[in-house]
This record gives sequence, C-alpha cells and structure tokens, in this order.
Amino acid sequence: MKKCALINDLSGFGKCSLGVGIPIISVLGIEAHPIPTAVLSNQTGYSSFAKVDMTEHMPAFFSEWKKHGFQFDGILTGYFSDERQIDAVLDFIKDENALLVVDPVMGDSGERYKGFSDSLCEKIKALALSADIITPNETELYLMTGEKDAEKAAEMLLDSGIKSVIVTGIKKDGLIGTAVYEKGRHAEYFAEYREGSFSGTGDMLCAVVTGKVLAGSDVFSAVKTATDFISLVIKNSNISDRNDGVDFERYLYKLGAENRAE
Ligand code: PXL
Repeated sequence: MKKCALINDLSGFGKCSLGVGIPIISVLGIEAHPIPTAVLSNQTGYSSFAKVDMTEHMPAFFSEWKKHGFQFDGILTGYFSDERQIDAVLDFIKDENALLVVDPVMGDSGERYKGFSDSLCEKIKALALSADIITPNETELYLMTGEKDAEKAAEMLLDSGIKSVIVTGIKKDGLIGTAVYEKGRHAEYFAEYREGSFSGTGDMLCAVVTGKVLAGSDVFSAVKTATDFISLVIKNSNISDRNDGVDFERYLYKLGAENRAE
C-alpha cells in the first residue's frame, strides 16, 4: 500500500488536523503515518486550551523513521507552532522522493493567526516553496506573495516551481469555492455557501486532495471530489459551535466507495 506521512497537530476536541487527516487518508486506501507537531486538549479557537509542544521530539521521531527505512509516497504538512519543526521537516524530506503537499497554515480573513511571527511565516513559506501542491486560503496566498490578485499570486508561485496551487475559501455570488492553478490550466469548483467558517474543513480539503492524488487522480478531479465532499458535510452538520468541527464521519463511506478495493 502507498504510505503518507501526516505532519500536523492532534487536537482532542474541535475536529481538525490529524483528527480528520488520518481517517480521510485511510478511507482513501492510503496508509496514514502521523507525526504530531503538538498535542492539544482542543484546538486553539476555543477560549482556552492545554498544549504539549512536540518540537523537541520531532527530530528523534524522524531519525527513527529513517533508521527503520520507512519510505513514503506522500507527505502532507499542516499546523506548525515553531520554526524548528519546519527545520526538522526540511531535513527529513531532503532524501525522500515523495509527493509533498503543504497547507501553509498562517492565517485567515485577512489576518495572521495568533502566535504566527514573521520568522515562522517565512519558514512556512520556504517549506511551501519546495512543495508539489499547496493549499493556501486567500489570506495565506497574500502572505506568501504580497500580491493581492489571486491569479498573479498563483502565477508567481508556479514560477517558483510549485506544480499546483489550490486556493481555498473563495466566496463568490453566495457560493464558496476552490481555485486550482497549474501552468497552462486553471479551474474553479464552487458549492453552496453556509454562513460561517467551520473548524477543520481546510484540513479535510488537503487530506482528500492528497489521498486522491496518491490513489491516482489528477489534481483537478481530486479538488472537485474534495469540494463536493466538504459541501455535503457542511450542509448536513448539526453545528452549535464552529470550533467543534463538522460531521464528516457520516460521509467517509462516500470517499471510500470511490476507492474501494475489489
Ligand atoms: O484547522 C483547524 C485547526 C487546526 N489545528 C489547530 C487549530 C485549528 C483551528 O483553530 O487551532 C491547533
């Protein structure tokens, strides 16, 4: 089976990051191998949380993986809380020949997330520039390029060698969508918009895209599957607090059905 390393936080409440990445990658028929960047009682959107930072442990975890000769077809990265975590990842990927998907988690709605310093954002950008696929939202696209026009920003990133730039959370005419830019090809996929933003849906998008691409899809159809899946989940979720996340578990079987082994 194909193997994907998932480098992200583990939040015990507020379905997101590894909590959604592991089941989604698994149901798509790809082995999920997590390394947590942090372990949290609950994600940081709630009014308080407890956190164990994994920065000091990550190099040893990667060394063990190397020592055992574990090899990966894909590597998906998400939330980082410390620049040294990214140094550890950059060191790990230098002799891996894997598809690298980077969700450059830095901010949203025009603002950086709490605790994301200039130097951390620069490191995230450096990692993203070595990726095959990135999944920024519009704020992160701007933070990466300083360019307000999405198409021009995506072009700049493609010129630096990224193969696919997937821009999430684009709102247009009461719809919400995802744009995909590759050299010479561009498409947008829209779905019904439900007011609000919901924890973990960005993490779901990059997990679906990574899993589908590793399973053999092209990036455009992978993004269409991801957009349709998230739209279906949001529409059918009973949400009282946006921090809790969405009810994706009930629809995992749909992703699985597309990839069922005979
Ligand atoms: O993508 C959602 C997410 C993931 N991980 C952590 C978070 C959040 C959202 O706030 O705090 C730690």
